[in-house]
Amino acid sequence: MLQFIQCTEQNDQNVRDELLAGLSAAQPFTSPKYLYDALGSKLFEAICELPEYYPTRTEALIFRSHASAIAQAVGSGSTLIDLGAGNCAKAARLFPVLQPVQYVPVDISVNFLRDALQRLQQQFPSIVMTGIGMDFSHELLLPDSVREAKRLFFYPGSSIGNYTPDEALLFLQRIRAACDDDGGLLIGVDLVKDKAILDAAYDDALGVTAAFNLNLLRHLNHLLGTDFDVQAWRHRGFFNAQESRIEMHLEAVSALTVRWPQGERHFERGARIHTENSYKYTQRSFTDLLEQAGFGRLSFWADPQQWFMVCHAHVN
Ligand code: AVI
Repeated sequence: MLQFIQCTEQNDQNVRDELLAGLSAAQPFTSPKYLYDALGSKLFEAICELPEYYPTRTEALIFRSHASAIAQAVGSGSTLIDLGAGNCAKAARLFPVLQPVQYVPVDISVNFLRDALQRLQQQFPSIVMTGIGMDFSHELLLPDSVREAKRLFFYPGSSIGNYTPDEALLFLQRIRAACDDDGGLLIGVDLVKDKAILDAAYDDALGVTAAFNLNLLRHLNHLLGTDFDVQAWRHRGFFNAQESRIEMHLEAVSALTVRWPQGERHFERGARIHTENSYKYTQRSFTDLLEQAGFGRLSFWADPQQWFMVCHAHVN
């Protein structure tokens, strides 16, 4: 059985208000979700193929190397809820291991899920598939057609790192609240490591991450009617060890003014727009976060270099 449900609608005025408030702030910033227009999503796929960007392949290695232990911790027959599912490929690779009864990919627009889910349903006809369009960064109210029993939330790729620790706690609490006593979470988390490795992963030699970051300006021009000139900005991506996070910024190459229909902003040479954080955790710091959110009975699997970990948590 295959079903698609659009739960939340994007409101264009809210998007504009949120973005203009960020651009007008003393320290200008934008939410990382605006990095993902159609081209941004393609550039992110390219980032995942880069030799410097270790998270994707390291997480895949962990899932391959520890498949049976993960299957044992998680148990079969779950309602697998895939947050930010995109092309559904990561979860689909785990179907033979996790043997879910229902698969529920969630993404901002249900249209992103249609093709992938139709293909998957043919491949796995016995799994009930329910595609959901929802901005789960704000709320997590699942429709009745999502089974309540054995909900397993799947949040791979270290996307949790794109929230601040406070936001991450709220997000984990929301997941906890959407689980019954038999629910759980399977999550990928990027770990603190040598600064040189982290810096390279977010400022690669080919400049793909730079293009991903700069493409935000084209997206803003489309959403807001701003007149950002991509060539007048440069990418900055580096590890801030004190905050335990990668920071991505766009930096003005020379003094310039950006205009939009209702306003403008001047940027001095070297002024920055903060476009993304990617927090890096230790097993200890992430355990604390999970426990505060109401999870327990934790299992962790990492690669031999301890660069990345996959974690399963039961509700407490
Ligand atoms: C999606 N997210 C987990 C990526 C990360 O590593 O924080 C986004 C990214 N930004 C630059 N490179 C990748």
